[in-house]
Amino acid sequence: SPSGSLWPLPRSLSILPPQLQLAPSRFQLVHGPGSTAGPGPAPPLRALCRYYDYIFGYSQWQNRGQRPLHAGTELLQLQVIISSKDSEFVKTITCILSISIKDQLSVTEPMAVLKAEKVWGALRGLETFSQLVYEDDYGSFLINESEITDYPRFAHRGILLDTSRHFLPLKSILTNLDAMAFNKFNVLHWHIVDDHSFPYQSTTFPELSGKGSYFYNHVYTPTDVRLVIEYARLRGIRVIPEFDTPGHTQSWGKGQKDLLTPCYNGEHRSGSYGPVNPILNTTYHFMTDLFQEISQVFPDTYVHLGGDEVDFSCWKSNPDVTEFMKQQGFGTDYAKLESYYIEKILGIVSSVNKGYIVWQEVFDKGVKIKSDTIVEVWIGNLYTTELSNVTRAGFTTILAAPWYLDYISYGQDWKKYYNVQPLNFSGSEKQKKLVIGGEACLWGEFVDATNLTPRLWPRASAVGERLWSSENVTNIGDAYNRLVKHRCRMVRRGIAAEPLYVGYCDHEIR
Ligand code: CP6
Repeated sequence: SPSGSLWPLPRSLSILPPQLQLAPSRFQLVHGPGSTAGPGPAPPLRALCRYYDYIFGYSQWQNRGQRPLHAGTELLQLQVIISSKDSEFVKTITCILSISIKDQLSVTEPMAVLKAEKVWGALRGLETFSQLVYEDDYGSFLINESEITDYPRFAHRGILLDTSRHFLPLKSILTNLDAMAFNKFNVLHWHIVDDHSFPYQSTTFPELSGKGSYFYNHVYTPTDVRLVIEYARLRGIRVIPEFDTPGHTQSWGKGQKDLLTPCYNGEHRSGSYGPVNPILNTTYHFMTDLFQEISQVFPDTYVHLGGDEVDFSCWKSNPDVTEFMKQQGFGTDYAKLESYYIEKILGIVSSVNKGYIVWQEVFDKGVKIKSDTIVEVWIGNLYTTELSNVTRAGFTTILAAPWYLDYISYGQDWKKYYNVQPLNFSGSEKQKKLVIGGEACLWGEFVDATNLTPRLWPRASAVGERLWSSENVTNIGDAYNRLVKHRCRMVRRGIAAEPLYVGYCDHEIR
């Protein structure tokens, strides 16, 4: 197959027969003349070192590249040329990059050129270049003369990790970020806290993790968070934290008195607690201070505010809530109370200058949301109808429903994820443009550091190609052949990705 082990498949690709050799001792990854991102601690420079290792560092061969090279068949350089200075993350990473490997004036010194508008495109192009290099049976590194133009189909290509149901050590998160870069994902949706534990260490409210984490060292300190964000940035990945309220907040209650609604058994408090208490001013003062902090700790322009699966039974049991409902004229419609709460939270988050993503229930329940709110569609059945409804109302949307990777079954379920067509819903062209991408979700109920990587990879790779490559890249046989090799490459690079089916990897037998 001419596309070899490329994953995800580039937008346009021509791989020619002539082969060039790369000698590890001579080959250089360099900034080309005129590149705006010159030497310095910027992402491209470090990426050049990283990709040198990915290309050459995993060979078993001691004599690699020692075979005599024929004149005119050696590739000596990859020049990376970035045309526009871009020190900020952009919401939409639109970049056209072309990798052209052609003979320069001198036939003996051919050179590869990678042109990208932005740093982020150059990172993607380096990944592609590294995927084009292969080793022959004699241990020589080879690359075919090629012309590639590439850019993503969808701007938002995310992985959701849940660090509340189980604490994930930093190492697991960082390894996952490596794998995301290999698959051209660009968003880590960090579902950092939930009912079961609160590992985010807040400087404003240290008791939240002090009381709400599983254990005193099962926390993400400000330093840990900065490390994750920087490691991600160097790989062209944004980090969007989720602080899910008013439901999914049991662990918040341990370190923040009066935050949750006390539930009643008839006349008396039952001792258990429900969602965040929406009737107290203190709740909103707390949220203002917390989101003020979050807006400074996380540089991305978006935060995820959750808003899913709010259980009304505790609110219903509480006489003070009932009284408040009466005062506000909500009758017995608890969705109105939920809307009241969410609208206040959205106001707070807007006031700290962040955009927000919410789960679909917030839209479904008719909460007044600003027109630039992003609605994430997650409910499995009828997600196409939901996409129609959300986009008809003019909202930008992210699709997660078909990609719940915490669900496992016998066999090759990656094919099911691969076959999803995100835009197959009824709606106008304008509506389709509102789908900015998707997310593969790995909820943590049954996942910790022992099984995270193999559960996610290479199954999430199927989602990665669906979100990156052209709509017409659907040949499942070709995908299988490329993904088998891509998975072996991930294993070689230190990602414990599970096998697709029977067989072996070349690196096992060399
Ligand atoms: N946790 C949170 C979860 C889920 C959601 N939110 C979830 C619900 C149903 C399924 C999978 C995950 N575990 N906070 C829903 C977005 Cl099937």
